[in-house]
Amino acid sequence: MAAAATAATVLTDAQIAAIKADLVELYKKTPCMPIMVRLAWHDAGTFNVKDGTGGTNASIRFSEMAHAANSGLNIAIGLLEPIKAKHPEISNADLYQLASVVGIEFAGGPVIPFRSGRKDATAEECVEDGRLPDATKAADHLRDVFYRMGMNDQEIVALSGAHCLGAAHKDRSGFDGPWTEDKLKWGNDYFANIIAGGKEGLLLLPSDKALFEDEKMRPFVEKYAADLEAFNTDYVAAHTKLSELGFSA
Ligand code: TBV
Repeated sequence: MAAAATAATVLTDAQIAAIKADLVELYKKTPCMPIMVRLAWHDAGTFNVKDGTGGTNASIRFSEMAHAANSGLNIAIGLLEPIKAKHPEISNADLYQLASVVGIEFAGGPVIPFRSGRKDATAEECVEDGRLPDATKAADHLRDVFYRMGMNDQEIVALSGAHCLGAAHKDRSGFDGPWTEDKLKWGNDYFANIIAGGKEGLLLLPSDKALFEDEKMRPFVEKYAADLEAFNTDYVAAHTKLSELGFSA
């Protein structure tokens, strides 16, 4: 077993089931599923497909946490600490991704496959600020960021549907409010909100609007607004890819 020193921990199905049960208990007490989805995305979304840097490795718990895009995500890591302490066998990187997929399922969304074995980065492996998207910018910026990860236009639109969960917070991003009527329930109503050009009491960021204004992205917005099954199918594929950026088991 010469490789053991560097090998990542692959968990058994029983170990994953036990951690999943504790995440479900957390969500019943504290419905923090949305911030877990954001945590997992911001850990993975730093990936650069050209040089393999960044990606799903829990580097977000070090200097990256101070990047403006990650404001508030220390709350998510704090909420996961008791689970990490009880189950030290899971890597932080795996725990962030598992918390996200269990959160989506708990909110009534699709079941997203989960593979364990991500390795935790050291503090030295953090990436520079600026790799995550800026909510005030339009489609070209979204493309720059997502193409760098190896994602395409369809995957950008599908992943943006995760805004059916949660809200923006004035003290974190400066924006305020939820994107949909029930921020704790999974659905495709985020896309209806975009098509409507915004609705009373609901948030629509410049980057959300950009999806509908872009010729190539608009057809996916229309498709997902009309067809929840199609959204879920494409979402699962794109999220699985996102959750494994930089991870090869
Ligand atoms: C929160 C940013 C999942 N996303 C969120 C906030 C902002 C953005 C609010 C943070 C806060 O104040 O608490 C400002 N929205 C953007 C940006 C763009 C945008 C930067 C585009 C350029 N988001 C997302 C993906 C995923 C999410 C790929 C998951 C797969 N984000 C997400 C959730 C929440 C935010 C679930 O990015 C709610 C968190 C594709 C909470 O409730 O705490 C949209 C995209 O459009 C860029």
